[in-house]
Amino acid sequence: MSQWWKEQVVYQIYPRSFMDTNDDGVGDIPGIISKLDEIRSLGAGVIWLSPVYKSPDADNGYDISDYRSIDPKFGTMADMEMLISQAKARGIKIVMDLVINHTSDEHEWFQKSRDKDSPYRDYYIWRPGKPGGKPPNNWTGFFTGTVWEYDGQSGEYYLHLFHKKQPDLNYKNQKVVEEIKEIMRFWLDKGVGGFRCDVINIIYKSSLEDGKYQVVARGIEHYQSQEGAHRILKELRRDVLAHYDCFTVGESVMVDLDGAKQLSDPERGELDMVFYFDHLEVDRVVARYIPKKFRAVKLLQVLTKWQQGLDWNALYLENHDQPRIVSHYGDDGVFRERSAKLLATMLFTLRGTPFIYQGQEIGMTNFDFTELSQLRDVESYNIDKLIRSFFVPARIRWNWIRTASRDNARTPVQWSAEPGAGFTGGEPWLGVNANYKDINYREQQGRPDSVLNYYKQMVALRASNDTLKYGKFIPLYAKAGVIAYSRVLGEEEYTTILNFSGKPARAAGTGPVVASNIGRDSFDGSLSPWEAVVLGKLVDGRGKVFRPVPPSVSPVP
Ligand code: ISL
Ligand code: CA
Repeated sequence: MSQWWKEQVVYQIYPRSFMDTNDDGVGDIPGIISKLDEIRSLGAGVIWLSPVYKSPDADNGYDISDYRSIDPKFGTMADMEMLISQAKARGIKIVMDLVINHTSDEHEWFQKSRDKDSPYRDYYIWRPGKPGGKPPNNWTGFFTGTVWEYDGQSGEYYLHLFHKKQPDLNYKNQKVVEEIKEIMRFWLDKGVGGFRCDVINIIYKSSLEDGKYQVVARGIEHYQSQEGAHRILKELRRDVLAHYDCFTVGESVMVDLDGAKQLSDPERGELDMVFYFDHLEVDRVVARYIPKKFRAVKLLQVLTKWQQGLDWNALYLENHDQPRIVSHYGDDGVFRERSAKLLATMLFTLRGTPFIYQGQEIGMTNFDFTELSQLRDVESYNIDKLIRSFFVPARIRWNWIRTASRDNARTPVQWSAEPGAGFTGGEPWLGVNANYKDINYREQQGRPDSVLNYYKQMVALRASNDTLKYGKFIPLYAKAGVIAYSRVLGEEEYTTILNFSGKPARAAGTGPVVASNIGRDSFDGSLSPWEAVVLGKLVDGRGKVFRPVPPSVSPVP
């Protein structure tokens, strides 16, 4: 089947924060329909929709209580069908979020499984406790604390790697796999273009032995990328996905390069692409919360590893779990616009399918909350509790939460300078950033040098250029804040030079300017603060194309 998804740009929507049409403060499906023209004008051909299924919202929809119905706060199934067809009319496919590691505890399967004699008992992972009222093993979850919850009704514990309202399904039970196949067919038959598969590499628990000591996700060696998960992915592909023109991108937790290769190797027939986290953790110690210094040199190393290690990457800098990239790797102060464009330059000159998260295309920043009580995310509260138990002082705790909280990405999209940022006429479920008067879609639409218009240019540049889409990635140079790499296809070559710093720098590249975040039309080797430039074919004095080895771009002291 054709690999159309390699040609496309994906736009991720987190529905509750996207656009509210009935002023209840929660974004909805009619709101998405009302903005389809904006998404089309950006050049995206796919929308990945974070969950809109029925859910009690213990984890904002990632706890599903009915996979075949739409939660009333988002609209109706008719709205959903309308969205699929209205998107199709604009050449856009809708991709659903497939959250199948766990369901909500309010899902009827789980309700039935609380009865020991029910055929549904074995849909979940139930175990008796250890003597002395202790849970069945020592595992800890992603949201911290034990993964076991005691259920008085049947006198046993059930496993939940996330919130206690998100019980894990039992993938040793073939009936569960068959149920999932039916759910996938249900949505594919409605015309969706594929799935983003939530935490897909951890669905299969090989054993329930105690885990090695670590604070969060203790026990992960028993369920990360197990043979069972690979087998199930192959089966879902063979029995379901292969019969539709669709793609899958799987979120893969704590995966290394070899693991990601296995999950996305076309020969193996599992996933088409994987989301990994390495490139966003250059300035983090183990996962997201503990900061360390950002080094561009390290970023280039990580990019190189994945760009050269995988045949095809899922390229992303933001999603609903990550801080805003301009606040993270950029400068959300004086150089906000310029650094947001630099990050866009990087995103669209790497090899893979680019994903844009709502609001990224206007350079939205992290939230401006000043205390924990303004946050909604369950993870932030749990992390705060956990680090408090290690006696981390309040100021440092807040600093970590503030920079890494998932709510950074979840504040409402800033559409205009009107009250409620044009997102809602009511009280938003999560506070709007006060900077909406300066940073909003409408203002940027009308301004040629806006971040929004730069995104449009970069999407268009990639779309028209096979070298940027399919060329080989070659790292060229990294020093202090500057990195450079090129993309090569046949005789064609493009070089990207990025200055990740607020200081001027030099990099001796020559050649015609293909993209510039400061509106250059020629390049002489001097870089402004946060400057990004893409140069066309680099040609030497005799008209010969430089081979992409240093020093086609080299440091100038
Ligand atoms: O390990 C992590 C990142 O370094 C975790 O953030 C983990 O990958 C993440 O929490 C998994 O996310 C997905 O599944 C969760 C849900 O809360 C997230 O929103 C979703 O993206 C449980 O469904
Ligand atoms: Ca609404």
